[in-house]
Amino acid sequence: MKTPKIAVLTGAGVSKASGIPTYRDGADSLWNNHHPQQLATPETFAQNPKLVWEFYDWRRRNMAQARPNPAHKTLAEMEAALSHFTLVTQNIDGLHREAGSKNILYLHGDIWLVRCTECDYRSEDRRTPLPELPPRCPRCNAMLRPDIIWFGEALNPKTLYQAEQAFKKADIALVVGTSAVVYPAAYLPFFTIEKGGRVIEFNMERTALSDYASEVILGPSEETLPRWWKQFRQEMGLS
Ligand code: BV8
Ligand code: ZN
Repeated sequence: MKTPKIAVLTGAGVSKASGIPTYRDGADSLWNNHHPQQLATPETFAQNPKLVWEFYDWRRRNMAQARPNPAHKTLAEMEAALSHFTLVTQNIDGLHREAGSKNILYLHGDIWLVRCTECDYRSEDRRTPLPELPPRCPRCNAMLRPDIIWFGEALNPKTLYQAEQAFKKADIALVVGTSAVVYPAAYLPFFTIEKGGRVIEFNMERTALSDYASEVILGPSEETLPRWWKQFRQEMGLS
């Protein structure tokens, strides 16, 4: 039987069970009384690069301790089992890769990648903590920055195009662990709705997307997603 085309959008909720704080989940989303939204901007980085790097160095140390949970592992299994499957993530923690997902569209970048603010130097740097903040470019000695997309910065056009195509073609879109308030990521499921596809949301509570979703499955995605996949696989007669 031809399996449906599936596109998935994940957010911080999928990594919560791995011990990574989300952005908008009450007190544990704050960092030293700064809200991530204030720190994740080019303006704050220009004014106070050391503070912004202290924030990211703290998150890198937190993420270095984190391991994929059953939600990440289920998504890696789905990719291996389905012929048309695209994983799009807003997360920068690298846990989808660690869980075995191969083709991942990183909408907002990857916290383990750094790039130079002056020259075209880029590299993966997994050292935690970093030896000096802000870290310096080994080529031109200018400041390095995390290779991620801050608020007010444009997403990589090619990545965004590929993500939009996946949702435009999807028969089913799974939206997992996101408050669905940050654009343009939050718009992706609407491409599936426009083409008459189904949107299934996995979250602890209703979100800005819920009223438009075909189905809202409330509960922790580390439990609800594996359960959904088990039932879906049986319905599709997959192994
Ligand atoms: C851009 C990397 C333009 C950095 C991130 C006014 C209206 C509309 C839009 C805007 C506006 N003002 C500004 C904008 C644009 C802005 C935006 O959308 N702002 C929002 C806040 C209103 N967007 C941008 O700036 C984007 N760029 O628009 O550029 C442009 C165009 C051309 C040229 C120049 C400029 C860039 C946005 C990317 C920002 N970077 N991350 C970093 O991480 O430090 S965003 C960051 O927050 C994440 O990446 C993610 O995308 C986003 C949302 O977080 P979530 O993943 O949803 O997490 P959250 O905590 O919010 O929610 C967690 C959810 O999980 C909750 O629902 C919770 O219930 C649930 N949950 C918890 N536990 C579980 C669970 N669910 C299941 N199981 C569990 N166990
Ligand atoms: Zn440089």
